[in-house]
Amino acid sequence: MMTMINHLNDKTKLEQKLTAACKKPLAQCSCHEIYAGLLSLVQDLAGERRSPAGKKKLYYISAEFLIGKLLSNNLINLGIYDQVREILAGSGHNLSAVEEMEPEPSLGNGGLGRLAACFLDSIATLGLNGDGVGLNYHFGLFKQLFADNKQEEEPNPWLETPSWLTKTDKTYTISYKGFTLTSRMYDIAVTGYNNRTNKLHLFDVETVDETVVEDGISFDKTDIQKNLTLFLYPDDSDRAGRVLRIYQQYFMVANAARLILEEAAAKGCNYYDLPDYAVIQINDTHPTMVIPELIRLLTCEHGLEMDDAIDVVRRTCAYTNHTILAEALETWPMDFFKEAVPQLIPIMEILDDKVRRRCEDPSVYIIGNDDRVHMAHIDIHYGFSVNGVAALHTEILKETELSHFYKLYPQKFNNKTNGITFRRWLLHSNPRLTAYIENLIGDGFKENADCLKALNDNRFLKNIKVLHGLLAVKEACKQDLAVYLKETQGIEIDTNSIFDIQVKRLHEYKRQQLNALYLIRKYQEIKAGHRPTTSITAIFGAKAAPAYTIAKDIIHLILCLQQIIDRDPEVSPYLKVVMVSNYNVTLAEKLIPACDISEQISLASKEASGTGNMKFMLNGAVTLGTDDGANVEIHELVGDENIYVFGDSSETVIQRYKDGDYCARDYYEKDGNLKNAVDFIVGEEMQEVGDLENLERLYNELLTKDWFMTFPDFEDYCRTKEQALADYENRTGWARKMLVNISQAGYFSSDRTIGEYNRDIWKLEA
Ligand code: 26V
Repeated sequence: MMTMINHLNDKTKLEQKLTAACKKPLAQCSCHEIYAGLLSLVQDLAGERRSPAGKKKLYYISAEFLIGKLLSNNLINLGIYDQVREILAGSGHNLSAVEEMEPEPSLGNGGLGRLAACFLDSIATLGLNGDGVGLNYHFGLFKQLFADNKQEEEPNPWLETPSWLTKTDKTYTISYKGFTLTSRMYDIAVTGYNNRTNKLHLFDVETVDETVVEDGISFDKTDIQKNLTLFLYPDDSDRAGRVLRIYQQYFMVANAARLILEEAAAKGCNYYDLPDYAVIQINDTHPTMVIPELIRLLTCEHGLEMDDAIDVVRRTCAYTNHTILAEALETWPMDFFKEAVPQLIPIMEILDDKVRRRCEDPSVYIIGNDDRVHMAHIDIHYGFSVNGVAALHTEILKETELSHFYKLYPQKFNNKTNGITFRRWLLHSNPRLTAYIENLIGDGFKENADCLKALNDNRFLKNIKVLHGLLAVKEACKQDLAVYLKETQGIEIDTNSIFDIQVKRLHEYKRQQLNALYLIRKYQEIKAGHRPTTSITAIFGAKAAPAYTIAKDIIHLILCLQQIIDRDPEVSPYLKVVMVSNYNVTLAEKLIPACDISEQISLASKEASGTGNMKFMLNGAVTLGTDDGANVEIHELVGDENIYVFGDSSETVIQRYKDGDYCARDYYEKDGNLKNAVDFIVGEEMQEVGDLENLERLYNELLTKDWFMTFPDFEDYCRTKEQALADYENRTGWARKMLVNISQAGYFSSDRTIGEYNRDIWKLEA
C-alpha cells in the first residue's frame, strides 16, 4: 500500500511538473508540445542526478556516437517510463506517438558508433565518472533513399528546437596552418539506469554553413570554416575529402585535449600526475592525434620535458581496435599533416625516431618508409593498453595482424568482448518480451542481465505453455513490424512467414551478396516447383558508403530481386525480399524483436565482433552464422543445438589468403547451383528491371575476384539454412532454441563489458 501511495504521489507530482513544462493542460497539447515538455522535464531530472566528480575521470573519445532517439531511453533510465505513459494516456496521448516527434541523430556509421552509445549508457549505469567526446555533425551520416533500384543520398538534418543538445559557454581556439577556428562545446546528458548522469560533449564551430550543401550531399570540401562539422565521414573518394577528415579528427582531439588538461588542473593535477586524473579511451584510430596533441600541449604550454610528457601521455591513453581489415586501418600521407596541422609533425617525428632507435623492424614504424603515418602504431607504442572487441578478434590481432607489436608489448594486449545495453535493446525495444520474462523470473534481470540464466531451466524449457507464450510474443512483434513497415515505407509483409533478417552496413566482407545468391537460388527452386513449407520473408537493411561502388551494386542486386519476385505471382506467395530504406537505430528497434533468423554471415576472421548478433539473440532470434567475431562466443554459450553455424573456419580463411591461390571461377565451374545463381545476376529477368552496367560489374567482381570468398561457403550456407527452415516447422522445438538464446544473452550486456574495461584499464572508483 505504501508503494501505491508513493506511486500516486510521485505520479501527481510528475504530472504537475510535466504540465508546468508544457505550459498548458496536457489534454490541450499537441504531440510535439508534449515531446518538448518531456524533453525539458527529463533534462531537469537528469541534471539533478549529476553526481560529484571523482578524482579520476574517463574520456571516451570517438568520431561516432550512434545514440538513437533519447526520449524513451531516458524515461526508462530515470525510472519514470510507466508513470509518464499512464499520465499521457490519462490526457488522451500515446507515448509511442510522442516518440515519433523526435528526430534520430545519425552520428555514426554502424557497430563502432552504436557501441560507443551503449558504453556511455553502461558507464553512467555503473556509476563511473566518464564522459564521451566527439563532434556535432549537423547532417550526420547521409539519409538513404532508393530510386530506380539504386541508393541515393541526402543530408539528414537532426538539429532542431527543442533539442537534447545544450549549448555551453566553453570555447577554445584551435589552430590549423594559416588560420584558427573558435570551437564551442555542446552537451547531451547521458542518464544511467537508476544512477548518475554523465555527459556527451560534442564540439562544433559556429562558422559552419549548411547552405553550402547542394545536389544531394555534395559541397566544397576545401572551405574548412564552412564545412568542418557538416557530415560524418564526408566522401573520401577524393583528396580534398580525405584532408577534411584530418581537419575533423584534429578538431575533435584538440578540443578534447584542452578539456582534459583543464579539468584535471582544476582538480589539482600538476600534469606529471595526469594519469591519476584522466584516462583516455581512443575508439579506433580516428582520435589518435590526441597523443601527439597532448604531448605538444604538455611540452609547449605546460613546461614538461619531452620524455616526461611522453611518459605521462603513455600512462593516460588506451586504444581499442575495431577491425582487422587492412584497408580500414588508417594511414595518412605526411603531406596531409603538413597541409593541415604542421604543429604535430615535429612531435610525430620524435615519436617515430624513438621507435626506430628501439626496433629494427620497419613494420612497427610510425612513419613508414612510404612517408605515411600509421595511426594504430602511434596508439600501440604510446598507449598502455590495446584491446580487441571479441575473443577471436583479439587472438587474430595477437597472432597475425599485430603480431610484431604483441611480441614487443605482450602485457598491453587484452580482450574486451563487446556488449549492448539491455535498457534499449530489451526493455525499450521489446516491452512484450520484457513482460514475458518478468512474469517467469521476476525483474532482477533489469539490473543484472546475468539473471536471464534462470530461464535456462526445464521448468520453462519443457513447459508447452511457456514455449507457446514465447511464440505468441514473437508473433505479436512480427505484427507490430508489419504495421510499422506498411505505415512508414509502404511495404507489406506476411506475418505468417519466417522473418529472416540481415541488417548492418553494406560491406563485401559482411556478405549480403551471399544471402542474395541464396535467395536467387530459392527463387529458381520455387520456379521449378519446390515450394518452402512456410513462406520466407528475407529482410535487408544497409547503407553503402557513397563512394563504395561494389557495395552499391549489391544494393542494386537486392532491390532488383525484390522487384522481380514481387511481380511474380508464382513465387511471391512463398518468398519475399525486402530492403528497407535508411536503416537506422529506430528501425533496428522495430526489426530486431520481430526476427526469427539472424543472419551473421561475415567471412570468418573478418567481423571483429558484431553487436547486432547480440541484440537478435537477446530478442529470441536464432543465429545463422559463421564462426566469426562474437558469434564464436554465442556458439559456445548456446551450444550446437541452438545456433546454425556454417562455412570455412577463420584458420582456413587466413591460410587461403596466405597461399594466395583462391580462384572463384573453380567453384563456379564445379557447382551447378552456384553457377545458375551467379549467372542470374546478368540474366534476362535482371536486365529488365536493373542496370546492366552495375550488374555486370558485380558479376565480374564475383567471378574474377570474390575477395571475401562467398563461393567456397555457398553450398554449406544453403544447406545449413535449409536445416534452420526445416527446424522452424517444429514450433515448440524452435521456441526452446529461442529461450536458450535469450537465457544466454546476459553475458553480452555492456554493463559486463564496461565492468571489465574499468577493472583492467580505467580503474575508476565506482
Ligand atoms: C571501416 C572502413 C573504412 C573505409 C573502408 C572500408 C572500411 C571497412 C570497415 C571499417 C570498420 C570501421 C570500424 C568498425 O566500425 N568496426 C566495427 O566495430 C564494431 C564495434 O566494435 C564491431 O562489432 C564490428 O565487428 C566492427 O566491424
